[in-house]
Amino acid sequence: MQDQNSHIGQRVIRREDAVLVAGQGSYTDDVLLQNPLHVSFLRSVEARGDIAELETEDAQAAEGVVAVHTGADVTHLGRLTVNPLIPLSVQREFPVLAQGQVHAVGQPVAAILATSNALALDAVELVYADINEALDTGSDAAPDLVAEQAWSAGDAAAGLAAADHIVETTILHPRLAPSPMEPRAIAVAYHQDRDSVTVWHSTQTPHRSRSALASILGVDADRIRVIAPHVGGAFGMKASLYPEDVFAVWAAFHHKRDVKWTATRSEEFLSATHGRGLTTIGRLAVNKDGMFQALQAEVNGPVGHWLPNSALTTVWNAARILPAGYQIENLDISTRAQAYNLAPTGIYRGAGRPEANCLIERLVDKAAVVTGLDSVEIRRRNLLDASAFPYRTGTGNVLDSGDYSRVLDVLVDQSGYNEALKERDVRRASGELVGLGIGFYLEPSGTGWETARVTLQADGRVLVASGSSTQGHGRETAFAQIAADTLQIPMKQITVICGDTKTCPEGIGALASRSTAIGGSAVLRACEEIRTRLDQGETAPLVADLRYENEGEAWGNGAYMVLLSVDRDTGVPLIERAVAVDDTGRIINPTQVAGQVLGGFAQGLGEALMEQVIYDEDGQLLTGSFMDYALPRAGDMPHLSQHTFQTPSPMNALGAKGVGEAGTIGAPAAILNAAIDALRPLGVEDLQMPLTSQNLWRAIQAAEEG
Ligand code: SMO
Repeated sequence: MQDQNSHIGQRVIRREDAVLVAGQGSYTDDVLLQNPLHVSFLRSVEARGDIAELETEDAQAAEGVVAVHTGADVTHLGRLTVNPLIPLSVQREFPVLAQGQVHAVGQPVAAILATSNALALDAVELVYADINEALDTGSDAAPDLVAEQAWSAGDAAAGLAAADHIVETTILHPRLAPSPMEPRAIAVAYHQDRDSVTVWHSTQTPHRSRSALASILGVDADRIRVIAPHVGGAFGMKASLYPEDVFAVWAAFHHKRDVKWTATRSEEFLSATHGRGLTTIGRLAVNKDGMFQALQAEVNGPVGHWLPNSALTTVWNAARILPAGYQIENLDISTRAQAYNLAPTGIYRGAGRPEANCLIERLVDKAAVVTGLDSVEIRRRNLLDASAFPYRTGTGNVLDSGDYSRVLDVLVDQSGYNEALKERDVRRASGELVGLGIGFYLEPSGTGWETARVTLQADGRVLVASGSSTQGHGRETAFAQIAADTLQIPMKQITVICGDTKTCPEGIGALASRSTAIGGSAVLRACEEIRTRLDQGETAPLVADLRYENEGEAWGNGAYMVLLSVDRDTGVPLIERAVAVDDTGRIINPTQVAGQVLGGFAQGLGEALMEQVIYDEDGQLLTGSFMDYALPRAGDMPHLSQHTFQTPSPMNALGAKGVGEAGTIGAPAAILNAAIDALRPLGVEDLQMPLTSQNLWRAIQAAEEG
C-alpha cells in the first residue's frame, strides 16, 4: 500500500518530455491527410478601404489550383462571437473573407485551395486586388468605442482631496506578439460517409472550437470532432477561433475534401492576436504615514478590426484586478476597449494581470518615494492582512486566501533585501546606475467548470480524459499524479488524454491559469467517484463522467525582486539578481511549478526589456519578423532564485492556485521599478517599456542635459 500522497507534491519527471524533446511530437502540420487541399490567403495590404477590383481568373488557372474563394462565397456563414466580459456598445463585423471592404493590413481577402502548399502560396501572387485606401487609416484613425465598464467604491474624490500626497503615473504597454514556436495550424479530414469532419487544431480550447465552428457553419456539433494534438505553445493566442480556421473547415465541407492550413511566421505577426497594448493611468492618494486613501484608475485597451473570443478579457482583468492585494476602500476604476484598424488583440499570458499589477506597483513605489518609506515597508503597511480573507474588493472580486506579509518576509530573507539596498547605495555613491525593484502581484486563476472522464478498465489500467487541454505544460504528468494518489495505484497504470472532443465530450480548455485548479479538481473528484464505487462493490470496467465547478477564483500571489544596473555610456540594462516568491496554493509537482515560473519570467522579461509590435501611422506593420521583433533568448535570462510556499485555496478541491502566468505578471513590475530606481539619482521618475538600451540611453541623456 502506498502513502496517501506519494505522487502529489513530488518532483515527478514529466512523462511527455521524452517525445517532445526528441522532436517526435505530432503537431497539427504533421497530421497525414488524404490528398488534401492546401489553403493560402491573399491579405489586405491596406489598413482600411474599399475593394474596387478583385480578379481571380489567373490564380484560378494556375497549376494545382482547385478553387479561389472570395467574400461572396462565404456571406451565408455565421459570426465569431466575443466573450462579453464587459458591456459591449457595438458589435464588430468580422467576415471570414473581406466583404467589399478591408479593415486592417493582413485581413484575409481571398483564399486559394491548391494541391500543395507551395502551389497555393504561388497562386496568391496571381490574384489582383485593387483597394481604394481610405483617407484616415491605421493607428491614427479615431477609434470606435467597443465596450466599457466602471467600478466605484467608497468616495475616491474625497479620499484624493483629503490625502497628504497624490502620486500619478501613466503606463504604455506596447502590443506584444505572443509568438508560440508552432504557428496556428488546422488540418481537416472530411468523412464522406457521414458528411462530417475531424479537425486537428493547434488550439487551447478544442471544445470551444467545435461549438463555434458548428454554430458558424450551421452544422450539428456531432459532425465535428476537434482534436488538439501536440501544441507547440499558445500563450493565449490560440484560445480564440480565427477566420482562417473557419475558412478551412468550411472548405472541407464545401469541397468534400481534406483541407489544411499552417500559418507562416509572417502571417502570425500580421493576423494572429497581439497581447497587451493597453494604456493605464492611475492616481493614488497616500497619507504621510504611507497609508493608501484612494485609487483612481483608467484602463484604455485597443482591440483590432475584429473581436476574437478573448478580445475583452485583457481590459476587464487590467481593471477589475485593481487595487490588487492592497486595502484601499475608496476606488474609481474604469476600463474601455477601442477598435483600431490593426490586427486583433486578445489574451496573452497574464491577460490584464501584468497591466493591473504594473500600474499599482508603480504607484506604490512612487508613494514610497514621496513619503520617504522603504519599498517593502510601504507594501507591508497596505497589503491585506492574512486574517482578511475571504476579502471582497471594491471591484467585486473575492480574494480567497493568502499571507501577503509572509510573501514579503520570504522575499526579504531570500533576496538578502537589506544587504542589497546597502550594496545599491554604495555603488550608487561611486557613480553607478543601479536600482532595486519590488513587484507584488495577484494572479486570479479562472472560474467555472471543467470535466474529467475516468475509465477503470477490466485489466486495471486507468484512462483519464480531461476537458482541459495541454500545450506542453505537463498536464499529462500532473493529472496522472492526482489520479495515482486518489486511486492508490502506480502512475504507470494511468494514461492521460487531453484535448479531444470525442474522448471527453465537454470541456473548456487551457487558459486563465485554470487547468490544475479546476481541471485537476475534476480529475480528483472523478477518481474519488471510482474509488467509492469500488468500495461499494462495483467491478471494472467503470466510467466516471464528472463535471466539476469551482467555488470561485483562487488568487495566486507573490513578490519579485530585481537588482538591475544600467551602463551609463550605452544604456544597456543588466539584471544582476532576480528573486521570485510565489504562493501557488497546493503544489502538485514542484518541478513543473518551477518551470512555469521560470518560463513566465522569461516572457515578462521580454515584455519589460525588448518586445514591441510597431505600426506606422498608415497601419502598416513595421515589426513583421524576428529580425525586427526581439524575443528574449537564453543568454538574456538571469539566474532566477525561486521560492514557493503553499496557502491552499478553499475555492477548489485540490487547494491549488494558478501559477502559469505568475512570472509574466511579477517580472515586468519588478524590472520597471528597478530600472526607474536605477535612474532616480538622475531625476528620472518614469520610464516606459520596453526598456531597451536606446530608451534608457535617451532617458540618461535627457536627464543629464535637463
Ligand atoms: S493568456 Mo491565458 O491563455 O488566459
